[in-house]
Amino acid sequence: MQDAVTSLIRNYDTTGRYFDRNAIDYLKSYFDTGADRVKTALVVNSNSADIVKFAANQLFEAVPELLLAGGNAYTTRRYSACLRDMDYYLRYGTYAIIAGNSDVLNERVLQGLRETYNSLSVPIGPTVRGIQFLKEAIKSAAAEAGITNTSFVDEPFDHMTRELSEIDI
Ligand SMILES: CCC1=C(C)/C(=C/C2=NC(=C\c3[nH]c(/C=C4\NC(=O)[C@H](C)[C@H]4CC)c(C)c3CCC(=O)O)/C(CCC(=O)O)=C2C)NC1=O
Repeated sequence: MQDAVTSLIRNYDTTGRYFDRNAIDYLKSYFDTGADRVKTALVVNSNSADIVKFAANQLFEAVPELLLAGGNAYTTRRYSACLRDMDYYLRYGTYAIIAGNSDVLNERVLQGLRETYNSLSVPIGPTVRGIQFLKEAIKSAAAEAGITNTSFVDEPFDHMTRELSEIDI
């Protein structure tokens, strides 16, 4: 599993280089956002259930067929599985925010996920929308907690979106 620092070191060590200007700028921007990343993780921790519920409700409002007979989130079992998946995306997304790197997502979340979803007919498009609603919900909660620049929240959720949908967003 990689984070912002270990991935940089690995990259420079491979070619035997000292840290140059680019490396310093990259590290500086990671450390400058460090306190806000930690604060955001705390905000998520104390609001995780609400964030999942809020984002899921937005998804079901946008794609109401999911909950109707024939929809993939129809029946209590599948509805719960859907909310549980949203909770996974939130929790692992928070890990990636702290790491400043999406490697944890590749390793723990995305490996084989498309295939699993396809075999169970879990629709990718709505899942991706759910992930984007999670991202927006975190950003609002973080902004409410006084964090002015929440752009570091984007990367992990956009990464999951890209990898799942294999399209550019
Ligand atoms: C930590 C990494 C990890 C992930 C990501 C994960 C996802 C995951 N979601 C699953 C199922 C599922 N996922 C959904 C999700 C949805 N259905 C919808 O209509 C919505 C679009 C969406 C919610 C946003 C549903 C309904 C199922 C159950 C499908 C079924 O069994 O018919 C399954 C199949 C096994 C199971 O039901 O538990 C996996 C492995 N498991 C993991 O260990």
